[in-house]
Amino acid sequence: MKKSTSQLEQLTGRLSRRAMLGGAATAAVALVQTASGKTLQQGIAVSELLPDAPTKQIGTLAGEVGTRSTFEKVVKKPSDISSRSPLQDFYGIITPSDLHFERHHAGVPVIDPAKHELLIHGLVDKPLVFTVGDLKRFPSVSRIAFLECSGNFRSGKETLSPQDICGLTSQSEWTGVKLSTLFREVGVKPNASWFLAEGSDAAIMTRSIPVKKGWDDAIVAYAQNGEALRPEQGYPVRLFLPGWEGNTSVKWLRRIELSDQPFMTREETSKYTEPIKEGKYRQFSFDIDARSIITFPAYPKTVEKGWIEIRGIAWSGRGKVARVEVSTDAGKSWQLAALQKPILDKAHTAFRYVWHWNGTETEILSRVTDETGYVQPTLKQLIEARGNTIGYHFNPITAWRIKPDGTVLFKPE
Ligand SMILES: Nc1nc2c(c(=O)[nH]1)N[C@H]1C(S)=C(S)[C@@H](COP(=O)(O)O)O[C@H]1N2
Ligand SMILES: [Mo]
Repeated sequence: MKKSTSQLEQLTGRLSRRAMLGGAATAAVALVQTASGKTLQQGIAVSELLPDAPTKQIGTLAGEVGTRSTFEKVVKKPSDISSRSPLQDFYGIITPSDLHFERHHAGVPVIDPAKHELLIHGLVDKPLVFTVGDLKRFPSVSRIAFLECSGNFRSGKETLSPQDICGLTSQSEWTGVKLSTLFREVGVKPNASWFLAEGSDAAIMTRSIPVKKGWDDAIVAYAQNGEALRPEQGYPVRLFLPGWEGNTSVKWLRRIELSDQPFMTREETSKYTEPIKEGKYRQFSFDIDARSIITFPAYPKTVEKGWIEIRGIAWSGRGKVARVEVSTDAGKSWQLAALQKPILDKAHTAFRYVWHWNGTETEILSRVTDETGYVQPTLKQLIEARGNTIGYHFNPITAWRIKPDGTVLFKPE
């Protein structure tokens, strides 16, 4: 036994002495190796050997709501205006609701669903007010899709995690009524080409949306991952526009006004209009461009020489992920990563690539192509196309440097 200090090994020792004395454990004499190389006796569950063995006392009784294990320390990283999903700590593709990123322009309002109403008016045959109860009576739809803030990019130093770099994206199963169902109910006029979506928070957040998106796949959502929306996500109702920049998915939705032109609201003129090049700006850049990021190995985790399963997520606001390529030699060559089903439309999709690391310094990167043929650009390509203003809709390829000691660092370009 190399390290005699570990508690487990001491206990194993104690048990084998007992075995020699002819106790109940005498049958269990064969030795096995644990995955980490420790020698243990076969036929005895490790948990039995712990002084506070969970098998020795009745556990906590069933409760009204579940809780996360106290051993799990995953948290969002809040600033005043937003908090970020810990992408590096997730398994699979659904973001636990309490770890969904948050972005509020004036905090989270407290809204009594019994008092909340949604007004739909403007270029319609019959303006109507819907209570939350009314909305729930219509045929419902559910779909799994991501929601991403258009300002989802950080860079500038090596000690950034996936959460820091692009934690303003999360994925849920959203349930609600199709906006097209409500459009039919109020009789949207043929000349209506835009609608205003307005929230009932202190920001009175407003955005203009082309009516086409409303007919297409917009949802007035009242549920998320099987339960009512979280207050942070827009309780009791929000607009959800699959694949579009997060700010268009207006939370705490209280009003929709149909019009034949955009409303040019404060948010969309002052903020969500982005400088591109040579003094030009682009407006109504709704689609989220395809992006991927390796979430393991990634800072602050470290790695050991040998087999490593590279893991990450990829997504596109324009459709499905077609393929993800991974490079383990700083972008010289690229290999196809395996995509984990389900590969859904406008949804985070998990990828993996098994790699043998020989311990020399290298860089690992991922690059997604979506079903429209769009290929995730490098930061250099983005700056060439848009000018040197790192602003909204930045989705560059992310590189991680693996150092010989197993440290993993973000590589800012
Ligand atoms: N009413 C209202 N809706 C809003 C916002 C807001 O501040 N008020 N923020 C928007 C922005 S910028 C984003 S990115 C998303 C964030 O949604 P989430 O907090 O559910 O992640 O909501 C959008 N909808
Ligand atoms: Mo946002």
